[in-house]
Amino acid sequence: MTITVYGDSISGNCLKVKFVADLLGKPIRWIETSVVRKETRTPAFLALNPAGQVPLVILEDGRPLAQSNAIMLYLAEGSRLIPADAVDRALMFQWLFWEQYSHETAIAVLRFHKAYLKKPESEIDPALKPKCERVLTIMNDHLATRAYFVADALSLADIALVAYTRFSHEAGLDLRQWPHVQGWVVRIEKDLGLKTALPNL
Ligand SMILES: N[C@@H](CCC(=O)N[C@@H](CS)C(=O)NCC(=O)O)C(=O)O
Repeated sequence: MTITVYGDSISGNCLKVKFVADLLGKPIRWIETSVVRKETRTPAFLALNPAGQVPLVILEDGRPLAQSNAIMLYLAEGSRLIPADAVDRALMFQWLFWEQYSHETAIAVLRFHKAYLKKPESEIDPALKPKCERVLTIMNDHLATRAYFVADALSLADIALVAYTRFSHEAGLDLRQWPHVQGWVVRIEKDLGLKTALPNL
C-alpha cells in the first residue's frame, strides 16, 4: 500500500520525505497542505497531528507519523541511506539532531520570515542571521575535507541538511561565502536528481 504524505511544497522538512521516497522508489500520495493558509490548523488536520505541523504521513497500516527525520528513518530502513557501521550510524544521528536543533531553527526560520511572511528587517530577530552564519561555517569546515557528511557516502544526514541549505539565498545568505557548502549542495542535489535551487549556477 502507498503511504500518504501531508506536505507543503515550500517546506524543506516536507521535501525531505519526498526526496527519500523518490530516491528509494517508494510511491507516495502527496496531499498539498499549506502552512501559510493555516491548513495545518483545521480540526481535521489536528485530529491527525495535534502538533499542527507537516510533514505528516499516514503509514500503510493507518498509523500517523510526524517529524521529518523520523519519517525519513522509517522510509530508509535497511537502505544504503543509513550507514551499517554503528559509529557511522551514530554520526548520522548526530547531524540529524543538530539539523533540527541548530540548523533548521536558524535557516528555515529566517527564510520563512523573509521570503514567505515578507517581514521587514526591523521585525526579524537580529540574532537569527549570525546564528545562520555560524551554522554554515560549521558545515563548511566539516566539508572542507569531505564530499558527504558521514562515511564518504550519501546518507540521511546529507538529505536532512540540504533541505533548507539549498534555499539559503531566500534567507539572505550568499553561499559563495561558504564554498564547500555550495559545492556539496550541488553534489547532493545531483545525487537526488534535482535541478539546483541555487541562484546563478
Ligand atoms: N521538527 C518538525 C518541524 C515541522 C514544522 O515546523 N513544520 C512546519 C512547516 S516546515 C509547519 O507545519 N508549521 C505549521 C505550524 O506550525 O503551524 C519536523 O522536522 O517535521
